Amino acid sequence: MKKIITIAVFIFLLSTQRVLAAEVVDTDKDGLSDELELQLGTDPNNPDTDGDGYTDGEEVANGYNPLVGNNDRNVKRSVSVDLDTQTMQYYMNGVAVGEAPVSTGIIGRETPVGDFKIFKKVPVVHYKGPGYDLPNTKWNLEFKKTYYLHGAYWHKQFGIRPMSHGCVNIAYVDAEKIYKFLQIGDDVKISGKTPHHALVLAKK
Ligand SMILES: [Ca+2]
Ligand SMILES: [Ca+2]
Ligand SMILES: [Ca+2]
Repeated sequence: MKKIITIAVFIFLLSTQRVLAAEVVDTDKDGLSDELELQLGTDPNNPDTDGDGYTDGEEVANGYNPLVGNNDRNVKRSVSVDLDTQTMQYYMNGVAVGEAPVSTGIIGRETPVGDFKIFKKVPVVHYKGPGYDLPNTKWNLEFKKTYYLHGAYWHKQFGIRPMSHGCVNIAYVDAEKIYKFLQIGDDVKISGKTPHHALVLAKK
């Protein structure tokens, strides 16, 4: 009996792996799934569509146009932050290329809603004010005077609850990605309403 159960579990694991593998196919191994490449217009069978020596995946990750060589960054990049769900998604030419949980401003110190543009990129900032002192904060993108999208190393409440004095807090691993992707002049859209409670129950 034990053996049968073991075999059944083994087969189940094998089939699960197959399903997971089928979901993300990256034929040319350039870091972008075939499905995403079809949406972006890059070649799913060629890791370097524009032949400039950088893979399609590298180009998208760093905000370059994967369809035109010569360091072309002339693509539309944007990020949208949803206060309701405490998440952000970022886009290239309207195609979602990444997402991450965030933690926005608390009630009374809400992150401003509206349409903004990145106007400053700062690798390291020392945030200091009444009740907070956060040196060596990495990956800062200013979108409104004194308001940033930035990495946060002092909590792990991303996607769970608002925590900041108005900035958009992002885990370092995601903040580094968005910092590489977004460039000065890119669109930032912030919508929704600051939740009064933690979102733990609403999370998948
Ligand atoms: Ca690919
Ligand atoms: Ca490709
Ligand atoms: Ca390329």
